[in-house]
Amino acid sequence: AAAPAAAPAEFDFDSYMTERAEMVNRALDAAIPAGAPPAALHEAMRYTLLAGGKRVRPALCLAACGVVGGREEWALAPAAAAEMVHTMSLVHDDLPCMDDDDLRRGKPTCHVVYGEAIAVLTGDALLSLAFHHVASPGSYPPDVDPEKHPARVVRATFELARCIGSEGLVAGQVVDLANTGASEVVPLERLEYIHLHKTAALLEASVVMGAIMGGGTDEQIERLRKYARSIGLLFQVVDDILDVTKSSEELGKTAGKDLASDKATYPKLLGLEKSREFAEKLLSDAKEQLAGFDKEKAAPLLHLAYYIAHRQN
Ligand code: GRG
Repeated sequence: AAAPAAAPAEFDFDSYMTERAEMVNRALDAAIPAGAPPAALHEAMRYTLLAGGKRVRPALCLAACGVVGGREEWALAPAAAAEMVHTMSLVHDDLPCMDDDDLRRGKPTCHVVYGEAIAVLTGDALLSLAFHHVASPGSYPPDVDPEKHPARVVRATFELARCIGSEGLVAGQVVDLANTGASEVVPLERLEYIHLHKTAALLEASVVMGAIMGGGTDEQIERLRKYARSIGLLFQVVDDILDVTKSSEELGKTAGKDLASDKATYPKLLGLEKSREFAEKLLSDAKEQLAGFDKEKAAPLLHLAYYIAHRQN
């Protein structure tokens, strides 16, 4: 299949992402007390949270707030919270009892630097901080409507909890772990279940929280939810495709890595061609959900979808 349709040119996506990342990094930096006791815990939290990362989830949250007509500062607290949850999921995923990874975002993983116990607790503390941050009135600018604000915060909190819990992100991880090393071929429905839960669910929470904080209507929120689920799945399909294309490019180093490993992927189940077609369909589904919104306000979400479809790593 042809490469996914190119993004329209008139939007400076790189500057958009850089500015959002800076804004979120400042909020994250301010949210964790530097030097507060217990020092090792707060140091480990800052080490993992401020170690880089593309900040895609916060950008989605801010962009969703903007597309429904909100000021993005209204969604900065949920945007930061989404990154805290994402980071804690990576810290736990990297532990020896799960993926056992030594490197994350180009740096030694939390448990390598601080030990396993502190890494588990760093994840726990980041998860708590995420909810603390969303619910705390101090996380919001003073111009947020004091009448509507509490209802929006409660609704956003509900979405975050629902999307990441035992029927969301955690469920995806559990089903994924159960597959590891299994001799049977993983059916396509199960692969989709894993990706919709492990990856799409937090993208969904990020987008939906942004739309709620921005004052979106129920109909707008549901459209954006569908957008998020499409790009969430797209994220993984593209990841799987990159796994294959990269491993054949890096012949000799990691040749056939994906096809040889026991990990289920879209190219393995569908073939490369059909996987690319599926990615194309998910991108067009996501774009369709944006059709009813103001074009200029929808530009960041549109370009985030293109970015996820076209990224090279
Ligand atoms: C959420 C309560 C709770 C527990 C966590 C360990 C676990 C349960 C889940 C693991 C989930 C996991 C590792 C999902 C993969 C998500 C993913 C697509 C990561 C890569 O995201 P990028 O590319 O990474 O946005 P950066 O580093 O740029 O942020």
